[in-house]
Amino acid sequence: MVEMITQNSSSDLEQVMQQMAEHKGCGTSGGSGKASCGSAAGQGDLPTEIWEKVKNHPCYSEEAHHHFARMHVAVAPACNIQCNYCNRKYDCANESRPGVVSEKLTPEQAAKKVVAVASVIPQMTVLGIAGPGDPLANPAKTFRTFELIAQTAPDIKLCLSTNGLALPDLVERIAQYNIDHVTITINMVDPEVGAKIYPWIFWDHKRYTGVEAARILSEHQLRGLEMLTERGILCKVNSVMIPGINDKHLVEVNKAVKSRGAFLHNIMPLISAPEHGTVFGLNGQRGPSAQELKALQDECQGEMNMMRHCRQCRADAVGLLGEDRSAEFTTDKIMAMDVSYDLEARRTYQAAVEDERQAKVAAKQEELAKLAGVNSEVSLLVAVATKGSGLINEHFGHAKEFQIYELSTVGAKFVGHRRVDMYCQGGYGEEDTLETVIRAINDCHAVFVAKIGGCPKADLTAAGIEPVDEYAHEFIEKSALVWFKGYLAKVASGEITHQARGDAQIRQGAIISAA
Ligand code: CLF
Ligand code: SF4
Repeated sequence: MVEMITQNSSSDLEQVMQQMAEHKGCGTSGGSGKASCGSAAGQGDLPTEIWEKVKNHPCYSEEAHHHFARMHVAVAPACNIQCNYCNRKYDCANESRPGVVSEKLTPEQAAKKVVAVASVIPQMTVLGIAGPGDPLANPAKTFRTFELIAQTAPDIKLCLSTNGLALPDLVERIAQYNIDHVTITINMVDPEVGAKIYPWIFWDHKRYTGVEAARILSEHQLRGLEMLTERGILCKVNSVMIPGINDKHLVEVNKAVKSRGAFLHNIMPLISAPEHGTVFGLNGQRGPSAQELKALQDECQGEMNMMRHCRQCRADAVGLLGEDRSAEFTTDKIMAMDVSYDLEARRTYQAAVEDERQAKVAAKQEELAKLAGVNSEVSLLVAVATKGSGLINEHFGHAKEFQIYELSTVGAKFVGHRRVDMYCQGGYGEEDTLETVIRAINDCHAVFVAKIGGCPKADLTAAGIEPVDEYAHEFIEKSALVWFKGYLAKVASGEITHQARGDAQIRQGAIISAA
């Protein structure tokens, strides 16, 4: 049987909603002064009810995403709208990077896959349905999948992502199936803006176009959001930043969704490579630069929690957000696997992960205390090569992404990531690739790695990015703060002059499986 949701009493619910409304975001600029959503130090000022929902959800807590994994099952092929940044040959681009194709599953195959992944990756805590079309345009398959998973893997959080058109009609079922996390992609609250993003929607057996289509979509999205938050379901809003179309407007979207109780806002860059065959890709619509994206996220930070660690992952993604282990769990492989669901082993493993996480937080706090009293306006970005667990544990040449931290006397704040092609191919460094890596982290003053060869070290230094390998396998934030303290000391002594860096590029290509 499906575990039915236990509705909070109305007074409990009101209290939780009040606490959510009062939680003012986590930024250091204009926010509450915390470093990241859910607080890098743990629960922070989050109400316990909400902390329990986010503490091991890798998308709803930046801090959790270093330690806990999610998986998607691609059970929902159909879609009921058209977005100009989507080519329906590929996965839904609202919750995935354009240009990737996922292996579609039946609900029964999906349930088996979840058990298989949960056995191999015990830190996998969340199951999401995010495509390859819109989950709520495929309600029978979507809810059947959730039902089966609730039966076989009761400790796994259920998560859903939708364009929101069908949401008002299905909120009751979402609550009934105990789906605690819902993402709605909201790119506009003005239908005139929406008409430039959505050529049509299909609603109530009829196709609508232009401003009318965008108006209906927007009404459904906002009403659906209100209905979900009224029921205490945690909502994240995804928005695709499309320069010249909705970039300025997203500040208004941010206010609109905050006022309706959204917990988190995830502004993602438009990916519009011509080879993806989307309207925007073919008409030359560009995506934002790294600095443009960060500036908009910073502008919205004072209003509510901003997600900056989204990897725009595929509809069959498996693993930590920065990795893709989907190729290990193809249907053929899963059907051949003999798996059992060991709840106790999963709990034990997750408790060990929690200990490691607490050790990391304590190390960071200790280092931060040493910065207290240091007066400096200097703030800069650094890049980090990591395989997860909050450690500097990746070789420069093997990094498929770099995590970006902003350092200041307030602390080390995660502000994003930059996906890159691996520099080291078959044992040799690729000079062309190195140039693209440098462009991707060009706004950073230093790059922290577990190991790095002589050639890339020299090229990075020449480009003004300091390669730092002395903190191999140590905690990221603590190490970055130690290095930053040394940097400030050199600036103070006149040994170096602090200079701002330039902009950086966001990689346009699709995520390639890490197989
Ligand atoms: Fe999946 Fe989305 Fe749930 Fe996360 S993803 S349905 S909330 S479990 Fe996460 Fe992936 Fe970004 Fe989505 S990194 S694309 S935000
Ligand atoms: Fe594509 Fe998703 Fe938009 Fe549907 S909602 S058109 S699948 S991006």
